[in-house]
Amino acid sequence: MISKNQTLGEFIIENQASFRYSSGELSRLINSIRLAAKVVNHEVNKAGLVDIIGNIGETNIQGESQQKLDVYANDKFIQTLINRNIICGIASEEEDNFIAINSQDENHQNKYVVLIDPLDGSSNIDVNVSVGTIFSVYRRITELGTPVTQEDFLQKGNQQVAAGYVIYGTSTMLVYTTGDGVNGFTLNPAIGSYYLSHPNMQFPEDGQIYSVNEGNYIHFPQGVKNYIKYCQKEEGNRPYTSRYIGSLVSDFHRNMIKGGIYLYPGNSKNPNGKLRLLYECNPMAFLAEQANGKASDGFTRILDIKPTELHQRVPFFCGSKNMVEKAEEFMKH
Ligand code: AHM
Ligand code: MG
Repeated sequence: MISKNQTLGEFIIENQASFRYSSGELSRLINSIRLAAKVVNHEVNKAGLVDIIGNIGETNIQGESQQKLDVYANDKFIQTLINRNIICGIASEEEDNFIAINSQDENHQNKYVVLIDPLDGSSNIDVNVSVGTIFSVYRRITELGTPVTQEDFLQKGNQQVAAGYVIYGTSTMLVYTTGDGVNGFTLNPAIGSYYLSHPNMQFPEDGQIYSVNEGNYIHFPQGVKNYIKYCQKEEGNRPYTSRYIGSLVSDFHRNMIKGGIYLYPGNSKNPNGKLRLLYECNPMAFLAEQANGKASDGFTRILDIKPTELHQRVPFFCGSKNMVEKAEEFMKH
């Protein structure tokens, strides 16, 4: 039962039984992410004060050196998940390799691995623009009680058990799915609790917003160029509006609420584009599909791509179903 003044804690407890492999482990995992997100949120909110209380690389009053926020967020999420002994492995956009956690211990029965982009769009922090954390959860496929291997992380996105993001915006929100729709929770900073503010989020089937870095236009594949021209054409409900923050979580979040498409295509310089399949595209694709949207690389469903490496990049077309399908049509010709 969804009621609007429910806190995230209450929601997790109430919905635990409906998780596919319910054992309380996934609930504890989401709980840890919610906690780490609060700590990171606090730090992100202070970013504008950095010149006043000390520069990055300088030593602060306590004698600790100040970290860049993306490194800080990375450490916080990893520490929280390791300390609470909930998962058996973690891979992060900020780390070259995955981290195996206590999995040499044969008594260690934790079954989930987490993949995380701790602070996506972090170059926006300097200019006070929203950034986000993106996470994705899988069940390990290797045997319990043995060290996790790369195989556990290189699973297709359609195997995700949970995925979500935190948006550090005008409000801080945690939006996630466990495969049963998408719900959004807004942090009340005065109390430190997240409240269910956006139950059952859905992409409108159609939209009028396109989000793409048009500065790269000259390097885009012809299909994308033609689609952009289509978006700009005066016909029916077009021209569409162009909105690009350059912060995937924020662009996605707006498009999910208002209806729109986000594109980061391949280009002649980087044929696979910029975004990472495991840390960015898979979790966003899972959320999109759970919210009645669609995500593809222009030709194939993102969630069906078999990853071959941890930091693999992939072209990304994601948003309102009809818009993504239209863009795919243009890619075919
Ligand atoms: P990051 O992981 O280095 O932060 O890069 C990912 C970000 C996305 O949030 C955003 O949509 C995209 O990069 C913007 O890239 P560009 O500046 O090339 O348009
Ligand atoms: Mg990123």
